[in-house]
Formats: sequence, structure tokens, C-alpha cells
Amino acid sequence: MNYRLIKFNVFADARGKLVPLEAEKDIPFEIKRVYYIFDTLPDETRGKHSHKKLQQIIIAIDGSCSIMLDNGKERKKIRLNRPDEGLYIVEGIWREMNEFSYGCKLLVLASEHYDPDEYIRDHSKYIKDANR
Ligand code: T46
Repeated sequence: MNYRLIKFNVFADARGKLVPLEAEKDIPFEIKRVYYIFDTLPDETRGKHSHKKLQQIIIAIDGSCSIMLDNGKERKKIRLNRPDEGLYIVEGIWREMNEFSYGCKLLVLASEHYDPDEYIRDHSKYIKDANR
């Protein structure tokens, strides 16, 4: 399964902690877009799609959530619960996010601008293409 958990450098001192994220250094791609997800609900599921070329890093900067990854052959469930760790997902991986803690906030760094045509939202088509 093509994903990686990346541990970021934390600068901690008496005032608190700081994590810098630099494109093509801490983040393995040029960052073209940043978005964040908040006011999440424990019973809701987000995602349910794959991307044709988009790479992303998802960071639970507050709280936690589960992310189910599916490459058409195997599935992996990951619990994201650290603000100093990012889940790196490359293109072609189906993802579903759920089991959000109250107040969970996700910060997402993306390798491409937003393009709704770049999403694959039909799971049976995804599975068919992945096993071709
Ligand atoms: C992903 C997971 C982790 C925009 O207008 N611009 C954007 O950059 C994004 C990401 C979304 N939108 C609009 C499109 C929808 O009307 O925001 C609305 C909610 O987006 P969506 O249903 O795609 O949200 P999620 O949480 O299901 O998925 C998002 C990303 O779309 C996706 O790439 O991997 O977060």
C-alpha cells in the first residue's frame, strides 16, 4: 500500500511547540493548495474517493480520526492523532475518513489545485481500474 506516515520536526520550548512544513523539504512535493476540515462529527464519513494525480499530506492538528485506505487489493486503517505527524497519500488510493473525535481538525497539504474532474467517486469503477 503506497502511503507513509511522516514525522515532522517539533521545536519545543517553554512557550509551546512549533512545527514548520516546507515544500520539497518536510513535504515531498510542491504545495499548491492548503485546506482544513473542522466541525467534524463522530458519525459522519468524509472522503470516499480516489484521485487520478493528486498527492496529499493529512495532519490531525487537533483531535483524531480514522482514515481507511484502499488500493483495490488491500485495506489499511490508520488512526491519525498527532499534530507532529502527517499521512502522505499518493494518487490512486481510495480514502475514507471517519470516527472523528469532537473538535477534530485536519490540515491538508495538496500537490495540485482543486479539480473536481480529477476525483474518482465510483468505488466499483475504482476497484475495476485498480485490478486491471
Ligand atoms: C481528500 C480529503 C482528505 C473546494 O471547493 N476546494 C477544495 O480544495 C476542496 C478540497 C473542496 N472544495 C469543495 C468541494 C465540495 O463542495 O468543498 C466541498 C467539500 O469537499 P469534499 O466533499 O471533497 O470533502 P471531503 O472531506 O470528502 O474530501 C476532502 C478532499 O476533497 C479530498 O481531496 O482527499 O478531503
